[in-house]
Amino acid sequence: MTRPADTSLDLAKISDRALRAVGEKVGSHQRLSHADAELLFTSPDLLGVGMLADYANRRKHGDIVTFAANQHINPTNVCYLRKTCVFCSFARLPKEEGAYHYTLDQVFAEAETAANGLTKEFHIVGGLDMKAGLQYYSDMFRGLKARHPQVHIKALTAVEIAHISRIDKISIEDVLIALREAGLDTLPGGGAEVFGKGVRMAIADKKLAAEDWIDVHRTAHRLGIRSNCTMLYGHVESIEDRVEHLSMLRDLQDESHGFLAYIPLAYHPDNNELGIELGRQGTATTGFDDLRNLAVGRLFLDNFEHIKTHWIMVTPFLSQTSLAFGVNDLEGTVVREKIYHEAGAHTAQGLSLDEILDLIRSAGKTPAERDSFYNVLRVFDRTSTVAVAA
Ligand code: V47
Repeated sequence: MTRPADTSLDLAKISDRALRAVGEKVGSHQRLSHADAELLFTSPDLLGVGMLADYANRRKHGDIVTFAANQHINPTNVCYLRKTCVFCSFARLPKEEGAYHYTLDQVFAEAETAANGLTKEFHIVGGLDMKAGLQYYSDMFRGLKARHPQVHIKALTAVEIAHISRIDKISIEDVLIALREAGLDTLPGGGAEVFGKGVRMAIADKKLAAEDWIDVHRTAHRLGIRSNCTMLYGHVESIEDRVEHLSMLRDLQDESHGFLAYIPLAYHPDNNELGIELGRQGTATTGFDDLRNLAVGRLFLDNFEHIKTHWIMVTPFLSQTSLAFGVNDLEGTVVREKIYHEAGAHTAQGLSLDEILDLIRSAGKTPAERDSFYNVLRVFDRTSTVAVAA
């Protein structure tokens, strides 16, 4: 049974006066300014920030927390930006030890787990591999749809779309149209990192520029292809950089309404140049910052429906806690993940349905499985694994 959501907001519980003023805006549905967002990022009252985000979330979603049964596939780790994206532990040069490029048969073999009937989405991203162009991905998506017609394909970051456009010498729009014909359904949100020029130069020099990342998503949205967006936090960026980044996402959403979800990505410092340079091996982001990034996403991105926590990066326990900090969606069952595990994530490779249900239920929320467009497929009750509503 779902309970009616508690959507009251008691600002008297917030001790920080400046934060209370932001709370008044949240309570009266006013848009937050850049200065408000900076305050949310710096207020010592994390619980106050969380309370506001929880209120904003409950107003939209009650106590429902969604998840998707998805499977990550990373077809290639070969990437010509290997030397300049210094935060990445996944990429390899073509002849470097550990480099791989799946044949289509290898991709199809990995995707066979979806024959279980439970997987609803393939999440496919990889490196900027000169051998991974339009033909490779079109054949891959056609083959996957032929084998698993019911599975949604969320694939290729804006950076990969721009890479295909470059190597195949066709426009971004034509790449998107061709891939959609082959089976692409939505775009994931990666590759955004931090939009600010200074940060981009420091951590991802030569990667697609911020305006071009935005432009790929704008083009996709115009074509009716929905997408996600991310921000990679917890390295060299300032609070102002974070706010500028979120503001660019909010602006595009105002214009196109094409984003489905925002996912803050916690930087993992192991086995990459940036982590070594910062002396951060083994020292990931803090729980405080993880919760705060999710909560600020919920509050500042008032035109986004969904804020997703990626448990692979921040642990299932932190993700569970974030359900009281404005988050309404948990990254799904995943199956096998490479990008963060190369960078020091010690989390499991996947969670079972029962584990996900337990996490959500023991946070006092109601679990619901969703499809890739966030339509609820089934709502579970709070105590058993038997679905109670279709
Ligand atoms: O763009 C790379 C990040 C992203 C590291 O859309 C790292 O539903 C932390 O975008 N530490 C790719 N992060 C993954 C991604 C994503 C993940 C989950 C859900 C969705 C979605 C999208 O991974 C990259 C980059 O920002 N990344 N290296 C690292 N060392």
